[in-house]
Amino acid sequence: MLEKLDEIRSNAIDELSNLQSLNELEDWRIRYLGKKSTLTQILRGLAALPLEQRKAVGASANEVKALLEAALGQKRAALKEEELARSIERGRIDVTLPGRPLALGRLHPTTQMVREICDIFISMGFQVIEGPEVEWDYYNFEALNIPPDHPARDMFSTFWIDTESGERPMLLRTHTSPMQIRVMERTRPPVRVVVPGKVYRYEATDATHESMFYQIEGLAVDENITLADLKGTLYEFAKRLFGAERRVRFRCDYFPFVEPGVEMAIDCFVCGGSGCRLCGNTGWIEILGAGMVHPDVLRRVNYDPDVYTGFAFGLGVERIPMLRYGIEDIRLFYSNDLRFLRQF
Ligand code: FA5
Repeated sequence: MLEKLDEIRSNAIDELSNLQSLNELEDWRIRYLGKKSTLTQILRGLAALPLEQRKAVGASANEVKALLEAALGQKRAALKEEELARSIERGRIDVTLPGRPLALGRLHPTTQMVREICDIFISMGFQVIEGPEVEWDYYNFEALNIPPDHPARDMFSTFWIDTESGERPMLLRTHTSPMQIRVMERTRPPVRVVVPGKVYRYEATDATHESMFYQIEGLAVDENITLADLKGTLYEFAKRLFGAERRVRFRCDYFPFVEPGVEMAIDCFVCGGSGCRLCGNTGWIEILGAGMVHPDVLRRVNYDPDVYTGFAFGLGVERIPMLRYGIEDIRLFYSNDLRFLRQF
């Protein structure tokens, strides 16, 4: 029996030194110290042994048990430590490494421009509002003095929307001017609003024309508003947006919903007015159409033109960053090329 105990001890200690994991250690514990282990059997059978043998075997069995338990404790602590060291190594963070850059989003150049322009008008007392892109023919054309057979419809090639026959014609708005009518229909003067938004034209695209682009409409109606107010407001706007050194020019233009109608141009950024490819050798770049609100338009929204007058303007948004940054093709704005968009 004593030999058996010796054998158990030396086998157990041998095996213990080869164990690599806590799971293996648990198997070892069950094998040598568990309820069904030989050692436990021996200890349980002590009572049945003759007294002489019982003393010697009992002492030796308890000694082996104590030894194995101590070895088990040490091995468990060592394995735990190794495992901890391994997990620290696996999850090690090198705090000296530079951080990974976070991909930051940014605003689209058109959005940035819309906000910059609106901020200028807000500071002059204008309110920003928005309106529908799907519009009735009435607001886009008729209420703006452009009846169905009017030649000015050719200025605005239109995307029409199929409607049931007999229903009012519907379209994608070709400019933001329909919002002049919508605003005046629901408010009384004084009116001072700017309306940014998308507009659509059914035309072949080229370097300066898109079929979807942004406009910002402006409208001011009150008593005693004159063409001088229009010029003063737009001069101030141009000075703030382009700098005091830019020259501004007004010339006659025609839009059925204003009288008189004007276009505003600034002297060319690139050639300073002497003529180049950008300005088509004219020295001037047109940035917006404007004019005094036509009395018929005022009448249509029940404003008395003998009491109230107003001015309106509409500018193409993309043209401005094109001028400012020398962008040669408007189609770059909406072709989702990140190499282009990331520059702004
Ligand atoms: C209008 O759309 C008028 N509603 C402007 C207006 C408002 C006049 C209020 C009077 C009173 P026009 O078609 O010229 O006008 O367009 C205005 C601006 O939009 C142009 O100066 C130009 O900058 C821009 N634009 C016009 N067509 C395109 C296009 N296809 N692509 C990009 N920008 C365009």
